[in-house]
Amino acid sequence: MPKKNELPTLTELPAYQALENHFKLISQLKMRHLFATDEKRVEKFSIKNKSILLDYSKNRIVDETIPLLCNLAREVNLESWRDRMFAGDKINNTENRAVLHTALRNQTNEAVFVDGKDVMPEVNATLDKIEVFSEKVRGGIWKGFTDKAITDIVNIGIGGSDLGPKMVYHALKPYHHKELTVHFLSNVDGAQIDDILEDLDQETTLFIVASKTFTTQETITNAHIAREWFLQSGADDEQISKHFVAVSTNLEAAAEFGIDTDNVFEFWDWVGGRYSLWSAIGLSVVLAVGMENYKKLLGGAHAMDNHFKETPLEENMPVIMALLGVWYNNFFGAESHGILPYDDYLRDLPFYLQQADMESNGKSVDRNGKKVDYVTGPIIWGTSGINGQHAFYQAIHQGTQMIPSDFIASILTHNSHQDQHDIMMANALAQTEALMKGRTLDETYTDIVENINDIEDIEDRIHHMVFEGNNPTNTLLLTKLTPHSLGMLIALYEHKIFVQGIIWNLNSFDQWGVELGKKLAKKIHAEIGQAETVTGHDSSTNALINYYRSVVYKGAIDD
Ligand code: G6Q
Repeated sequence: MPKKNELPTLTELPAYQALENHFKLISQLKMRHLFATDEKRVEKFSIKNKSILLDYSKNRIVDETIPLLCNLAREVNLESWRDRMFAGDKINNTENRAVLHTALRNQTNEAVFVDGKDVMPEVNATLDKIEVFSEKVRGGIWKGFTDKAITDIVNIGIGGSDLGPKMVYHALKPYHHKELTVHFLSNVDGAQIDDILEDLDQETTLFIVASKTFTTQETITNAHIAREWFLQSGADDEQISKHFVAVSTNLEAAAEFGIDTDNVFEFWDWVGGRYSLWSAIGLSVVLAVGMENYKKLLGGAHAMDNHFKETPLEENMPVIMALLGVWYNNFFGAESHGILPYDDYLRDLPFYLQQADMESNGKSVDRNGKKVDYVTGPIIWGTSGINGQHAFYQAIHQGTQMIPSDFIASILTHNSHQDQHDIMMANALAQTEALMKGRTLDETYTDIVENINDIEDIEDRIHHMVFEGNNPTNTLLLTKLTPHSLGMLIALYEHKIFVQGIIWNLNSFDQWGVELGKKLAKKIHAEIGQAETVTGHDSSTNALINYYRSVVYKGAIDD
């Protein structure tokens, strides 16, 4: 029981306890049996929202499960939190900020207020500025210092200033401008900048320095190296403005770096880094696909925002996906969640969602600063589906951990290889079927006897070939991967993450773990350059720093 005047924690809520009882009743049920006894299962457990179909029937749920999970969502006041987010309340309590990436795609243009000020005029003004600039670059009107058109764009950014635009850029390949290539430079490892610059020409390259804070060491270091490289061409400082633009909330720091203020595209502190692809951080995407397509991406996200705002919880796509995740994490003890896109253009989606989800909900202290006594965000991982099948799917099928997974595919393809597409789709569908059904001992005998000649020692081997099944999956089918459906898909996951954060009573919008990382290395970096032996850390860290220095700066190389 909660102490007097203390709010109950998640596990003390009546809806949570009802779910615990429900879990005891149904956790052993087999999905193959549930399918066999209910013809309406798919109809009941799927949602179609414009160009996205979510089939969640292959989950370990019965008719009562979703209503019970929705009771939990209501008990934590999900709807009120959702409305507060859209209204611009400062729900990011540890940074005292509003959370308004939804305003960036608010195509109705209804006013959205932060501190009494409508943010829509500045959102629209930045979009207009991006449009004017991108049209110049795309049309070859924006010239480099030798009067040549731009052919290559390098987005220098990391984390939220890299993963979102990179994922969208690759996803929208069929919409790319044919004479412009975007490169993404994020790593401070000099190998990456060398690899990218090797094939580029200073006269035709445009750099976007994308950093919300404009203080991130990796990004600023890379930007300085890029500037040096540019100046090696014989161009002078004055000409930097033709080749460097910035995206930031910190206009002063961008100006200090030497970027013409006319070439700085602004966004605001109410846009979280990992939610920033809808802001000017999407500049590289606009340059590649044009403003018209970018607005369709925003439009898709806006459509999903409306669905999330207006649809009853029981039929609400992000809510259902979030609640299923809670069901597996908190009741079945699942620790990870697979993202498996069967669409090569979506190959970066798992990496993008890894950050979106784990940086948002990978937390163990609740909004009130209290340590939680329940499990929160899972490990998000995955890769392009077909490749994963030949790698780690073994563990999903027959390992000891439950790994709920999302299978994501596009029905219509952009390429002309329909046969290949059919093979890929057949694989995706076969996997979800196999994960659900498994293969019993009897079925295995039948399969094996039919398919192998030597059945002498089959008794020894047969158990390795049995699949328990009952592994949960969601299937998300996009009619086609377009800017609009991609916008919907990304916003779907953003809201899923939001809902889970509310259930777990987390602030999903801060990232103190990342902030720590930004600080830690600075001390060691300074020590690497000093002459004295380093002694100020634990013995392992001291020894590693000193060993590194002895090889790099004193030439102590072993064979
Ligand atoms: C995202 C995080 C983090 C951030 C990067 C880059 O939500 O805050 O991933 O995006 O650390 O930060 P800057 O954009 O400020 O360079």
